[in-house]
Amino acid sequence: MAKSISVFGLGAMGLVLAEVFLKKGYKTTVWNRSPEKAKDLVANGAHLATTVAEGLEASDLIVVCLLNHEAVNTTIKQALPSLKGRTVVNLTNGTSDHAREMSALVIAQGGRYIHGGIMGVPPMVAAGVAFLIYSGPLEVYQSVEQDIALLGTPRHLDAEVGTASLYDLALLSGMYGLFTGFIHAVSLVRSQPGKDKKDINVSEFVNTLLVPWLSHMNEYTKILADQIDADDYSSKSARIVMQIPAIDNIVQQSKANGISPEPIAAIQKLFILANDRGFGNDDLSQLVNHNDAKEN
Ligand code: FVH
Repeated sequence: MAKSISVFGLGAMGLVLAEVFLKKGYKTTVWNRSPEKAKDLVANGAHLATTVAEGLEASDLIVVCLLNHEAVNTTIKQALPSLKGRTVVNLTNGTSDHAREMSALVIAQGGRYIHGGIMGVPPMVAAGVAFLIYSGPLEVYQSVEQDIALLGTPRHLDAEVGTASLYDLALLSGMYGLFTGFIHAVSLVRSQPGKDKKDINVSEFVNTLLVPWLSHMNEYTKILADQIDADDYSSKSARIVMQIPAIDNIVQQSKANGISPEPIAAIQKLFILANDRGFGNDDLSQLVNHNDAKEN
């Protein structure tokens, strides 16, 4: 296990990451573009690096958690030679190509690189209940596994360094899909003509109807996944042709009540495309075969 660590980025997430290592007794060096954010950490024993080079050279293990790829790129490029011999664990959200680009940059300087995705918000990381996904060479991952396990349950997905970003974005897409449905459902309920919005109890709707319903549908996604794995989309009870008019009704009701139909219109296109291609009798799992960027 590393005894010292450098944490780059002291935003909402980076602050918690640094706190975790500090509390576990690591000699913790922190760097942030706005150094004043390090005040409390420094009061608790962290060292504030005033330059990127100083931050990199302070530890063999470097954890990076900045806003985006561009921020990481401009930061790291301030001190490329200081990457030599360091293992960089980049937890910044980005695409697979971003991870590959950063990995190549670090390796070219004689460093080692792992990319990770944090599946949790800062309080979850602080409480040790988040999970994190990683990709990159297995031996590099294993050399830091005990250290990064302090941030949450780790899972190494693949040696290909871009994999964790792809899975991170896929999981976030699932989450944003849920939020999209939530916003649209609540908007519909609040759009009832003749009712004052403040008389609609959103919490009651969510707690007694939406959450129980979505909990069942959440389980149903496991059945859909089995259908996709088996390449067998046949359905007796939830055919695409049955769902198309129901979705059209959601679009019509949204328009009639002054609510944007766009969230539902996106998936409506896929249903129509799959039906037009002759798969109307299949379950909606069939839509994965029609989600190509060319047509949509
Ligand atoms: N917070 C969350 O719930 C999610 C959980 C899952 C993982 N994400 C990703 O983690 C990355 C950091 O997120 P964050 O919540 O810490 O973000 P902020 O609080 O906005 O802090 C951003 C940090 O990035 C620094 N920064 C921004 N631009 C630059 C730049 N051009 N050069 C150098 N540093 C930059 C910023 O510095 P400062 O504004 O304090 O000076 C913060 O340290 C992110 O990828 C999430 O998607 C979080």
